[in-house]
Amino acid sequence: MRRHHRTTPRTTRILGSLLLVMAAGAFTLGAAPASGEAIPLAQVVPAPASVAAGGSPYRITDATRIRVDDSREARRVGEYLAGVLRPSTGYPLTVTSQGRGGIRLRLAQGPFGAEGYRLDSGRSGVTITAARPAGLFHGVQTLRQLLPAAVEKDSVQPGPWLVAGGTITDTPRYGWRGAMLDVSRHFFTVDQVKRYIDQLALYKINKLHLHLSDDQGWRIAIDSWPRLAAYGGSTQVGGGPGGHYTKADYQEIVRYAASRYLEVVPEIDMPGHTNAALASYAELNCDGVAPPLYTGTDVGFSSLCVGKEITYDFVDDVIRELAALTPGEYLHIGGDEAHSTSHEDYVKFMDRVQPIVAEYGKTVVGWHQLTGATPAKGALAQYWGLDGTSDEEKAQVAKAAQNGTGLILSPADRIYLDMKYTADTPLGLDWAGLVEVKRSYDWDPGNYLAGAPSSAIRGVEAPLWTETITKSADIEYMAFPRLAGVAELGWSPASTHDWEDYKVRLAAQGPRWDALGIGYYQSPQVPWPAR
Ligand code: TNX
Repeated sequence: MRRHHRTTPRTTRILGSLLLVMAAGAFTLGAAPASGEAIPLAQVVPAPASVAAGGSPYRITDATRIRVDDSREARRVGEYLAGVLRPSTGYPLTVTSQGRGGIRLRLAQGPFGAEGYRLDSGRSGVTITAARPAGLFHGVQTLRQLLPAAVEKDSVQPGPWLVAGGTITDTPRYGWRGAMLDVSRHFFTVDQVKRYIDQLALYKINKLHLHLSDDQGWRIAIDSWPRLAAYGGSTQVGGGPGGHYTKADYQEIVRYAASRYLEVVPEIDMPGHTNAALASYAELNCDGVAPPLYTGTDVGFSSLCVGKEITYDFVDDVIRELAALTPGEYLHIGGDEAHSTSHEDYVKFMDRVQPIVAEYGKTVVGWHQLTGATPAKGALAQYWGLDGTSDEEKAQVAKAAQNGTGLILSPADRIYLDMKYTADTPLGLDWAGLVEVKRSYDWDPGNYLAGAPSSAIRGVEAPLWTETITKSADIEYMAFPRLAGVAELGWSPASTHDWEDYKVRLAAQGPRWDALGIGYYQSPQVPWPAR
Protein backbone atom coordinates (compact mmCIF):
# COMPACT_ATOMS: atom_id res chain seq x y z
CA MET A 1 0.00 0.00 0.00
CA ARG A 2 2.76 2.39 -0.89
CA ARG A 3 1.79 5.73 -2.33
CA HIS A 4 5.22 6.81 -3.36
CA HIS A 5 7.91 5.05 -5.20
CA ARG A 6 11.54 5.82 -5.02
CA THR A 7 12.16 8.14 -7.95
CA THR A 8 15.86 7.44 -7.87
CA PRO A 9 16.41 4.03 -9.47
CA ARG A 10 17.85 1.45 -7.11
CA THR A 11 21.09 1.14 -9.08
CA THR A 12 21.62 4.88 -8.85
CA ARG A 13 21.01 4.71 -5.13
CA ILE A 14 23.52 1.93 -4.65
CA LEU A 15 26.00 3.77 -6.86
CA GLY A 16 25.28 6.89 -4.83
CA SER A 17 26.05 5.04 -1.60
CA LEU A 18 29.25 3.71 -3.14
CA LEU A 19 30.34 7.15 -4.21
CA LEU A 20 29.51 8.42 -0.77
CA VAL A 21 31.64 5.75 0.82
CA MET A 22 34.45 6.39 -1.65
CA ALA A 23 34.33 10.12 -1.12
CA ALA A 24 34.22 9.65 2.61
CA GLY A 25 37.03 7.12 2.36
CA ALA A 26 39.40 10.00 1.76
CA PHE A 27 38.85 10.75 5.46
CA THR A 28 37.33 7.81 7.29
CA LEU A 29 34.66 5.45 6.12
CA GLY A 30 31.17 6.93 6.43
CA ALA A 31 32.40 10.13 8.02
CA ALA A 32 30.68 13.47 7.63
CA PRO A 33 31.22 15.03 4.22
CA ALA A 34 33.92 17.67 3.87
CA SER A 35 32.76 21.08 5.04
CA GLY A 36 31.05 22.79 2.16
CA GLU A 37 29.45 19.54 1.02
CA ALA A 38 25.96 18.64 2.14
CA ILE A 39 24.83 15.26 3.41
CA PRO A 40 23.08 13.32 0.61
CA LEU A 41 19.29 13.26 0.90
CA ALA A 42 19.35 9.45 0.65
CA GLN A 43 21.43 9.03 3.81
CA VAL A 44 18.43 9.31 6.15
CA VAL A 45 17.28 6.58 8.60
CA PRO A 46 14.55 5.38 8.22
CA ALA A 47 15.02 5.41 4.44
CA PRO A 48 12.51 7.83 2.89
CA ALA A 49 9.92 6.49 0.46
CA SER A 50 11.21 8.66 -2.37
CA VAL A 51 14.29 10.81 -2.91
CA ALA A 52 15.00 13.14 -5.84
CA ALA A 53 18.31 14.85 -5.22
CA GLY A 54 19.40 17.89 -7.19
CA GLY A 55 19.74 21.64 -7.28
CA SER A 56 21.48 24.02 -4.94
CA PRO A 57 21.72 23.39 -1.24
CA TYR A 58 20.17 25.69 1.34
CA ARG A 59 22.45 27.26 3.90
CA ILE A 60 21.11 28.04 7.36
CA THR A 61 22.56 31.35 8.57
CA ASP A 62 22.01 33.77 11.41
CA ALA A 63 19.34 35.41 9.24
CA THR A 64 17.32 32.19 8.80
CA ARG A 65 13.83 32.23 10.22
CA ILE A 66 11.52 29.33 10.89
CA ARG A 67 8.27 30.20 9.17
CA VAL A 68 5.12 28.50 10.34
CA ASP A 69 1.48 28.61 9.40
CA ASP A 70 -0.84 30.37 11.73
CA SER A 71 -1.70 27.17 13.54
CA ARG A 72 -0.84 26.39 17.13
CA GLU A 73 0.52 22.94 16.31
CA ALA A 74 2.66 24.08 13.37
CA ARG A 75 4.10 26.76 15.65
CA ARG A 76 4.81 24.14 18.30
CA VAL A 77 6.73 22.04 15.80
CA GLY A 78 8.57 25.18 14.71
CA GLU A 79 9.56 25.94 18.31
CA TYR A 80 10.71 22.35 18.72
CA LEU A 81 12.91 22.67 15.62
CA ALA A 82 14.31 25.96 16.87
CA GLY A 83 15.06 24.24 20.18
CA VAL A 84 17.11 21.63 18.33
CA LEU A 85 19.00 24.09 16.11
CA ARG A 86 19.69 27.09 18.36
CA PRO A 87 22.24 25.63 20.81
CA SER A 88 24.60 24.29 18.12
CA THR A 89 24.18 26.98 15.46
CA GLY A 90 24.05 29.87 17.91
CA TYR A 91 21.52 31.55 15.57
CA PRO A 92 18.31 33.19 16.78
CA LEU A 93 16.09 31.21 14.37
CA THR A 94 13.00 33.23 15.14
CA VAL A 95 9.74 31.37 14.69
CA THR A 96 7.37 33.59 12.72
CA SER A 97 4.44 33.51 10.35
CA GLN A 98 5.88 36.44 8.33
CA GLY A 99 8.38 36.80 5.48
CA ARG A 100 9.81 34.60 2.73
CA GLY A 101 12.43 31.86 2.37
CA GLY A 102 14.10 30.23 5.32
CA ILE A 103 12.76 27.03 6.83
CA ARG A 104 9.06 26.77 6.26
CA LEU A 105 6.64 24.38 7.96
CA ARG A 106 3.46 24.27 5.99
CA LEU A 107 0.19 22.43 6.53
CA ALA A 108 -1.61 21.72 3.26
CA GLN A 109 -3.80 19.14 1.65
CA GLY A 110 -1.86 16.51 -0.24
CA PRO A 111 -1.14 12.81 -0.49
CA PHE A 112 0.71 12.75 2.82
CA GLY A 113 -1.62 10.70 5.02
CA ALA A 114 -1.61 11.19 8.77
CA GLU A 115 2.17 11.13 9.17
CA GLY A 116 3.82 11.73 5.80
CA TYR A 117 5.50 14.89 4.53
CA ARG A 118 7.41 16.39 1.65
CA LEU A 119 10.71 18.18 2.12
CA ASP A 120 11.82 20.55 -0.66
CA SER A 121 15.25 22.09 -0.41
CA GLY A 122 16.85 24.67 -2.67
CA ARG A 123 18.89 27.86 -2.62
CA SER A 124 16.20 30.03 -1.05
CA GLY A 125 14.99 27.69 1.64
CA VAL A 126 13.70 24.39 2.92
CA THR A 127 9.96 23.75 2.98
CA ILE A 128 8.37 20.87 4.83
CA THR A 129 4.76 20.29 3.78
CA ALA A 130 2.36 17.91 5.49
CA ALA A 131 -1.34 17.42 5.93
CA ARG A 132 -1.03 16.92 9.69
CA PRO A 133 1.34 18.26 12.36
CA ALA A 134 2.76 14.75 12.90
CA GLY A 135 3.99 14.86 9.31
CA LEU A 136 5.71 18.20 9.92
CA PHE A 137 7.35 16.72 13.00
CA HIS A 138 8.63 13.67 11.11
CA GLY A 139 9.89 15.98 8.35
CA VAL A 140 11.78 17.93 11.00
CA GLN A 141 13.50 14.69 12.09
CA THR A 142 14.58 14.17 8.49
CA LEU A 143 15.90 17.74 8.31
CA ARG A 144 18.00 17.14 11.46
CA GLN A 145 19.71 14.20 9.78
CA LEU A 146 20.51 16.29 6.70
CA LEU A 147 22.56 18.64 8.85
CA PRO A 148 26.02 17.75 10.20
CA ALA A 149 26.04 15.56 13.33
CA ALA A 150 27.40 18.51 15.32
CA VAL A 151 23.95 20.10 15.04
CA GLU A 152 22.96 17.76 17.88
CA LYS A 153 25.49 19.23 20.29
CA ASP A 154 24.40 21.63 23.01
CA SER A 155 27.19 24.16 22.51
CA VAL A 156 27.91 26.43 19.55
CA GLN A 157 29.62 24.65 16.64
CA PRO A 158 31.32 26.11 13.55
CA GLY A 159 29.00 24.88 10.74
CA PRO A 160 28.48 25.53 7.83
CA TRP A 161 24.87 24.33 8.02
CA LEU A 162 24.01 23.13 4.53
CA VAL A 163 20.94 21.16 3.51
CA ALA A 164 21.36 19.37 0.15
CA GLY A 165 19.04 20.43 -2.65
CA GLY A 166 16.18 18.23 -3.82
CA THR A 167 12.92 16.70 -2.69
CA ILE A 168 12.06 13.91 -0.28
CA THR A 169 8.51 12.57 -0.38
CA ASP A 170 7.90 10.29 2.52
CA THR A 171 5.13 8.33 4.18
CA PRO A 172 5.26 5.35 6.55
CA ARG A 173 4.71 1.74 5.58
CA TYR A 174 2.98 0.98 8.90
CA GLY A 175 0.91 3.00 11.34
CA TRP A 176 2.29 1.17 14.39
CA ARG A 177 5.99 1.78 14.98
CA GLY A 178 6.45 1.10 18.63
CA ALA A 179 8.91 0.76 21.43
CA MET A 180 8.07 -0.86 24.75
CA LEU A 181 9.77 -0.01 28.00
CA ASP A 182 9.38 -2.33 30.99
CA VAL A 183 9.22 0.05 33.96
CA SER A 184 8.18 -2.77 36.27
CA ARG A 185 11.26 -5.00 36.56
CA HIS A 186 13.21 -1.80 37.16
CA PHE A 187 11.53 1.53 37.65
CA PHE A 188 12.48 4.47 35.45
CA THR A 189 11.72 8.07 36.40
CA VAL A 190 9.66 10.50 34.35
CA ASP A 191 12.88 12.20 33.20
CA GLN A 192 14.40 8.89 32.12
CA VAL A 193 11.27 8.07 30.14
CA LYS A 194 11.32 11.53 28.52
CA ARG A 195 14.92 11.02 27.48
CA TYR A 196 13.95 7.77 25.76
CA ILE A 197 10.95 9.46 24.11
CA ASP A 198 13.28 12.06 22.58
CA GLN A 199 15.47 9.29 21.23
CA LEU A 200 12.50 7.38 19.81
CA ALA A 201 11.23 10.52 18.08
CA LEU A 202 14.51 10.82 16.14
CA TYR A 203 13.52 7.71 14.19
CA LYS A 204 9.80 8.48 13.77
CA ILE A 205 8.64 5.90 16.33
CA ASN A 206 5.02 6.74 17.12
CA LYS A 207 3.97 4.42 19.97
CA LEU A 208 5.43 4.19 23.46
CA HIS A 209 4.15 1.04 25.16
CA LEU A 210 4.73 1.19 28.91
CA HIS A 211 4.72 -2.14 30.74
CA LEU A 212 3.30 -0.73 33.97
CA SER A 213 2.81 -3.83 36.06
CA ASP A 214 4.43 -7.17 36.60
CA ASP A 215 5.37 -9.55 39.41
CA GLN A 216 8.11 -7.24 40.65
CA GLY A 217 6.31 -3.92 40.69
CA TRP A 218 3.08 -1.97 40.15
CA ARG A 219 4.03 1.42 38.73
CA ILE A 220 0.87 3.50 38.33
CA ALA A 221 -1.22 5.06 41.10
CA ILE A 222 -4.79 3.74 41.17
CA ASP A 223 -6.92 5.78 43.61
CA SER A 224 -9.44 3.03 44.34
CA TRP A 225 -6.70 0.49 45.16
CA PRO A 226 -3.95 2.64 46.69
CA ARG A 227 -1.78 -0.21 47.97
CA LEU A 228 -1.03 -1.32 44.39
CA ALA A 229 1.43 1.51 43.92
CA ALA A 230 2.26 2.31 47.55
CA TYR A 231 3.15 -1.27 48.48
CA GLY A 232 3.16 -3.19 45.17
CA GLY A 233 5.45 -0.54 43.68
CA SER A 234 7.86 -0.45 46.58
CA THR A 235 10.53 -2.75 45.18
CA GLN A 236 11.99 -4.11 41.93
CA VAL A 237 14.29 -6.82 40.59
CA GLY A 238 17.22 -7.13 42.94
CA GLY A 239 15.31 -5.57 45.86
CA GLY A 240 15.88 -1.87 45.18
CA PRO A 241 13.29 0.74 46.19
CA GLY A 242 11.23 0.58 42.97
CA GLY A 243 8.83 3.49 42.58
CA HIS A 244 5.65 4.44 40.80
CA TYR A 245 4.12 7.23 38.76
CA THR A 246 1.53 9.44 40.38
CA LYS A 247 -1.30 10.30 38.05
CA ALA A 248 0.32 13.70 37.51
CA ASP A 249 3.63 12.00 36.63
CA TYR A 250 1.90 9.73 34.20
CA GLN A 251 0.03 12.59 32.58
CA GLU A 252 3.32 14.42 32.18
CA ILE A 253 4.73 11.41 30.30
CA VAL A 254 1.62 11.28 28.10
CA ARG A 255 1.82 15.01 27.40
CA TYR A 256 5.54 14.90 26.60
CA ALA A 257 5.09 11.89 24.33
CA ALA A 258 2.27 13.68 22.50
CA SER A 259 4.50 16.70 21.97
CA ARG A 260 6.81 14.29 20.08
CA TYR A 261 3.84 12.68 18.29
CA LEU A 262 4.04 9.42 20.20
CA GLU A 263 0.95 7.78 21.63
CA VAL A 264 1.37 6.09 24.99
CA VAL A 265 -0.04 2.54 25.14
CA PRO A 266 -0.32 1.54 28.80
CA GLU A 267 -0.12 -2.12 29.75
CA ILE A 268 -1.47 -3.83 32.85
CA ASP A 269 -0.36 -7.43 32.48
CA MET A 270 -3.09 -9.96 33.45
CA PRO A 271 -3.96 -12.59 34.60
CA GLY A 272 -0.33 -13.71 35.06
CA HIS A 273 2.58 -11.41 35.95
CA THR A 274 0.46 -10.10 38.83
CA ASN A 275 2.42 -10.86 41.99
CA ALA A 276 2.77 -7.17 42.89
CA ALA A 277 -1.03 -6.80 42.91
CA LEU A 278 -1.57 -10.11 44.71
CA ALA A 279 0.95 -9.08 47.36
CA SER A 280 -0.86 -5.76 47.86
CA TYR A 281 -4.37 -7.16 48.38
CA ALA A 282 -4.91 -10.53 50.07
CA GLU A 283 -8.50 -10.69 48.80
CA LEU A 284 -7.32 -10.95 45.18
CA ASN A 285 -5.81 -14.37 45.94
CA CYS A 286 -7.89 -17.53 45.64
CA ASP A 287 -6.69 -18.63 49.08
CA GLY A 288 -7.08 -15.15 50.59
CA VAL A 289 -3.41 -15.01 51.54
CA ALA A 290 -1.13 -12.29 50.15
CA PRO A 291 2.22 -13.61 48.88
CA PRO A 292 5.38 -11.67 49.67
CA LEU A 293 6.72 -9.07 47.26
CA TYR A 294 8.96 -10.62 44.61
CA THR A 295 12.35 -9.35 43.45
CA GLY A 296 13.63 -12.28 41.36
CA THR A 297 13.33 -12.81 37.60
CA ASP A 298 11.20 -15.94 37.23
CA VAL A 299 8.04 -15.73 35.14
CA GLY A 300 4.76 -17.63 35.08
CA PHE A 301 4.13 -18.23 38.78
CA SER A 302 1.34 -15.76 39.57
CA SER A 303 -2.31 -15.49 38.56
CA LEU A 304 -5.31 -13.39 39.43
CA CYS A 305 -8.14 -15.49 40.86
CA VAL A 306 -10.38 -16.06 37.84
CA GLY A 307 -13.24 -17.52 39.89
CA LYS A 308 -13.61 -14.60 42.34
CA GLU A 309 -15.95 -11.73 41.58
CA ILE A 310 -13.69 -9.20 43.30
CA THR A 311 -11.12 -9.86 40.55
CA TYR A 312 -13.43 -8.16 38.05
CA ASP A 313 -14.19 -5.26 40.40
CA PHE A 314 -10.44 -4.79 40.60
CA VAL A 315 -9.93 -5.02 36.84
CA ASP A 316 -12.85 -2.65 36.22
CA ASP A 317 -11.45 -0.03 38.60
CA VAL A 318 -7.93 -0.28 37.22
CA ILE A 319 -9.03 -0.10 33.59
CA ARG A 320 -11.45 2.75 34.29
CA GLU A 321 -8.80 4.86 36.00
CA LEU A 322 -6.13 4.04 33.45
CA ALA A 323 -8.43 4.69 30.49
CA ALA A 324 -9.24 8.09 31.99
CA LEU A 325 -5.51 8.92 31.89
CA THR A 326 -5.13 7.68 28.33
CA PRO A 327 -5.98 9.90 25.37
CA GLY A 328 -4.77 7.19 22.99
CA GLU A 329 -6.91 4.48 21.48
CA TYR A 330 -5.29 1.41 23.00
CA LEU A 331 -5.06 -0.37 26.31
CA HIS A 332 -2.77 -3.39 26.59
CA ILE A 333 -3.94 -6.17 28.90
CA GLY A 334 -0.87 -8.40 28.68
CA GLY A 335 -1.99 -12.01 28.74
CA ASP A 336 1.45 -13.58 28.27
CA GLU A 337 2.97 -16.50 30.12
CA ALA A 338 -0.12 -17.23 32.22
CA HIS A 339 1.42 -20.55 33.18
CA SER A 340 -0.40 -20.58 36.53
CA THR A 341 -3.82 -20.07 34.97
CA SER A 342 -5.62 -23.05 33.39
CA HIS A 343 -6.56 -22.70 29.74
CA GLU A 344 -10.22 -22.72 30.69
CA ASP A 345 -9.71 -19.96 33.24
CA TYR A 346 -7.60 -17.95 30.79
CA VAL A 347 -10.39 -17.99 28.20
CA LYS A 348 -12.97 -17.13 30.85
CA PHE A 349 -10.84 -14.27 32.13
CA MET A 350 -10.27 -12.77 28.68
CA ASP A 351 -13.99 -13.11 27.87
CA ARG A 352 -14.76 -11.03 30.98
CA VAL A 353 -11.97 -8.48 30.71
CA GLN A 354 -11.97 -7.50 27.03
CA PRO A 355 -15.51 -6.03 27.21
CA ILE A 356 -14.38 -3.89 30.17
CA VAL A 357 -11.70 -2.32 27.96
CA ALA A 358 -14.35 -1.60 25.32
CA GLU A 359 -16.72 -0.20 27.94
CA TYR A 360 -14.14 2.45 28.79
CA GLY A 361 -13.71 3.31 25.14
CA LYS A 362 -10.41 1.61 24.41
CA THR A 363 -9.20 -1.03 21.96
CA VAL A 364 -7.61 -4.19 23.38
CA VAL A 365 -4.01 -5.06 22.72
CA GLY A 366 -2.65 -8.30 24.15
CA TRP A 367 0.43 -10.44 23.80
CA HIS A 368 -0.20 -13.10 21.17
CA GLN A 369 -1.33 -15.69 23.73
CA LEU A 370 -4.59 -13.76 23.57
CA THR A 371 -5.23 -15.60 20.30
CA GLY A 372 -5.61 -18.75 22.41
CA ALA A 373 -8.77 -17.16 23.81
CA THR A 374 -11.24 -15.21 21.65
CA PRO A 375 -9.76 -11.83 20.73
CA ALA A 376 -12.40 -9.08 20.82
CA LYS A 377 -13.42 -7.46 17.57
CA GLY A 378 -10.74 -4.95 16.59
CA ALA A 379 -8.21 -6.30 19.10
CA LEU A 380 -4.52 -6.37 18.25
CA ALA A 381 -2.19 -9.22 19.16
CA GLN A 382 1.49 -8.58 19.75
CA TYR A 383 3.48 -11.50 18.39
CA TRP A 384 6.69 -12.19 20.30
CA GLY A 385 7.48 -15.67 19.00
CA LEU A 386 10.72 -16.67 17.35
CA ASP A 387 11.94 -18.97 14.61
CA GLY A 388 11.71 -21.87 17.08
CA THR A 389 8.12 -21.18 18.13
CA SER A 390 5.96 -24.25 17.47
CA ASP A 391 4.04 -24.48 14.22
CA GLU A 392 0.79 -24.83 16.20
CA GLU A 393 1.38 -21.58 18.02
CA LYS A 394 2.32 -19.75 14.82
CA ALA A 395 -0.74 -21.21 13.09
CA GLN A 396 -2.98 -20.07 15.95
CA VAL A 397 -1.75 -16.50 15.57
CA ALA A 398 -2.00 -16.64 11.76
CA LYS A 399 -5.56 -17.94 12.02
CA ALA A 400 -6.55 -15.10 14.33
CA ALA A 401 -5.01 -12.70 11.80
CA GLN A 402 -7.10 -14.28 9.02
CA ASN A 403 -10.15 -13.70 11.21
CA GLY A 404 -9.44 -10.00 11.60
CA THR A 405 -7.09 -9.68 14.57
CA GLY A 406 -4.40 -7.14 13.73
CA LEU A 407 -0.79 -8.07 14.47
CA ILE A 408 2.05 -6.09 15.93
CA LEU A 409 5.29 -7.91 15.25
CA SER A 410 7.86 -8.13 18.05
CA PRO A 411 9.76 -11.33 17.24
CA ALA A 412 11.99 -11.97 20.23
CA ASP A 413 14.92 -13.33 18.22
CA ARG A 414 14.91 -10.20 16.01
CA ILE A 415 13.81 -7.13 17.92
CA TYR A 416 13.78 -7.86 21.65
CA LEU A 417 16.12 -5.10 22.70
CA ASP A 418 16.95 -6.96 25.90
CA MET A 419 18.63 -9.79 24.00
CA LYS A 420 22.42 -9.70 24.10
CA TYR A 421 24.18 -8.72 20.86
CA THR A 422 26.94 -11.27 21.42
CA ALA A 423 27.93 -13.64 24.20
CA ASP A 424 30.12 -10.83 25.57
CA THR A 425 27.36 -8.24 25.91
CA PRO A 426 27.46 -7.30 29.61
CA LEU A 427 23.70 -6.60 29.84
CA GLY A 428 20.63 -8.45 28.71
CA LEU A 429 19.32 -12.00 28.39
CA ASP A 430 19.83 -14.66 25.74
CA TRP A 431 16.84 -17.00 25.95
CA ALA A 432 15.80 -16.02 22.40
CA GLY A 433 19.38 -16.14 21.14
CA LEU A 434 22.02 -13.52 20.43
CA VAL A 435 20.76 -10.68 18.25
CA GLU A 436 23.42 -8.73 16.39
CA VAL A 437 22.49 -5.63 14.42
CA LYS A 438 22.17 -7.33 11.04
CA ARG A 439 19.89 -10.06 12.39
CA SER A 440 17.71 -7.43 14.00
CA TYR A 441 17.27 -5.55 10.71
CA ASP A 442 17.30 -8.28 8.12
CA TRP A 443 13.71 -9.57 7.96
CA ASP A 444 10.49 -8.37 6.38
CA PRO A 445 7.48 -7.68 8.60
CA GLY A 446 5.21 -7.96 5.56
CA ASN A 447 6.30 -11.51 4.89
CA TYR A 448 7.18 -12.89 8.28
CA LEU A 449 4.46 -15.02 9.80
CA ALA A 450 3.32 -17.73 7.36
CA GLY A 451 -0.43 -17.63 6.80
CA ALA A 452 -0.96 -14.15 8.24
CA PRO A 453 -2.40 -11.87 5.55
CA SER A 454 -0.21 -8.81 5.01
CA SER A 455 -3.25 -6.60 5.62
CA ALA A 456 -3.28 -7.88 9.23
CA ILE A 457 0.20 -6.52 9.92
CA ARG A 458 -0.19 -3.19 11.71
CA GLY A 459 3.49 -2.71 12.28
CA VAL A 460 6.42 -3.50 14.51
CA GLU A 461 7.41 -2.86 18.09
CA ALA A 462 10.72 -3.28 19.88
CA PRO A 463 10.27 -4.32 23.53
CA LEU A 464 12.92 -3.60 26.13
CA TRP A 465 12.49 -5.82 29.19
CA THR A 466 14.50 -4.57 32.09
CA GLU A 467 15.48 -7.48 34.32
CA THR A 468 19.13 -6.46 33.74
CA ILE A 469 18.60 -2.82 32.78
CA THR A 470 18.82 -0.23 35.55
CA LYS A 471 19.71 3.16 34.05
CA SER A 472 19.41 5.31 30.93
CA ALA A 473 22.87 4.34 29.73
CA ASP A 474 21.74 0.68 29.80
CA ILE A 475 18.59 1.47 27.83
CA GLU A 476 20.65 3.30 25.23
CA TYR A 477 23.32 0.61 24.90
CA MET A 478 20.68 -2.05 24.22
CA ALA A 479 18.44 0.12 22.01
CA PHE A 480 21.16 1.65 19.84
CA PRO A 481 21.76 0.76 17.12
CA ARG A 482 18.99 -1.88 16.89
CA LEU A 483 16.11 0.53 17.47
CA ALA A 484 17.00 2.47 14.31
CA GLY A 485 16.60 -0.73 12.29
CA VAL A 486 13.22 -1.49 13.81
CA ALA A 487 12.14 2.06 13.00
CA GLU A 488 13.22 1.53 9.41
CA LEU A 489 11.32 -1.78 9.19
CA GLY A 490 8.22 0.05 10.37
CA TRP A 491 8.58 3.18 8.25
CA SER A 492 10.40 2.43 4.99
CA PRO A 493 8.99 0.74 1.89
CA ALA A 494 10.09 -2.88 1.53
CA SER A 495 11.76 -1.89 -1.76
CA THR A 496 14.39 0.10 0.17
CA HIS A 497 15.37 -2.85 2.34
CA ASP A 498 19.04 -3.61 1.80
CA TRP A 499 21.51 -4.35 4.58
CA GLU A 500 24.54 -3.18 2.59
CA ASP A 501 22.91 0.17 1.96
CA TYR A 502 21.42 0.38 5.45
CA LYS A 503 24.64 -0.28 7.31
CA VAL A 504 26.30 2.72 5.64
CA ARG A 505 23.37 4.99 6.54
CA LEU A 506 23.39 3.53 10.04
CA ALA A 507 27.10 4.22 10.41
CA ALA A 508 26.39 7.90 9.79
CA GLN A 509 24.13 7.91 12.87
CA GLY A 510 27.09 7.10 15.14
CA PRO A 511 28.43 10.67 15.29
CA ARG A 512 24.87 11.92 15.99
CA TRP A 513 24.57 9.57 18.95
CA ASP A 514 27.98 10.71 20.15
CA ALA A 515 26.80 14.32 19.91
CA LEU A 516 23.63 13.44 21.83
CA GLY A 517 25.49 11.54 24.53
CA ILE A 518 23.99 8.19 23.55
CA GLY A 519 26.44 5.40 24.36
CA TYR A 520 25.63 2.86 21.66
CA TYR A 521 26.97 -0.63 20.94
CA GLN A 522 29.70 -0.28 18.33
CA SER A 523 28.81 -3.38 16.38
CA PRO A 524 31.66 -4.63 14.18
CA GLN A 525 29.03 -5.28 11.48
CA VAL A 526 28.66 -1.53 10.89
CA PRO A 527 31.34 0.68 9.24
CA TRP A 528 31.33 3.41 11.90
CA PRO A 529 33.49 6.43 11.18
CA ALA A 530 36.58 6.67 13.36
CA ARG A 531 35.87 8.76 16.47
C1 TNX B 1 9.32 -12.83 28.17
S1 TNX B 1 7.84 -11.74 26.07
C2 TNX B 1 8.38 -12.03 28.78
C3 TNX B 1 8.79 -11.10 29.82
C4 TNX B 1 10.26 -11.17 30.11
C5 TNX B 1 11.01 -11.33 28.81
C6 TNX B 1 12.49 -11.29 28.96
C7 TNX B 1 6.78 -11.60 27.11
C8 TNX B 1 5.50 -11.16 26.64
N1 TNX B 1 7.09 -11.92 28.37
O1 TNX B 1 8.04 -11.32 30.98
O2 TNX B 1 10.64 -10.00 30.74
O3 TNX B 1 10.64 -12.54 28.21
O4 TNX B 1 13.13 -11.27 27.72
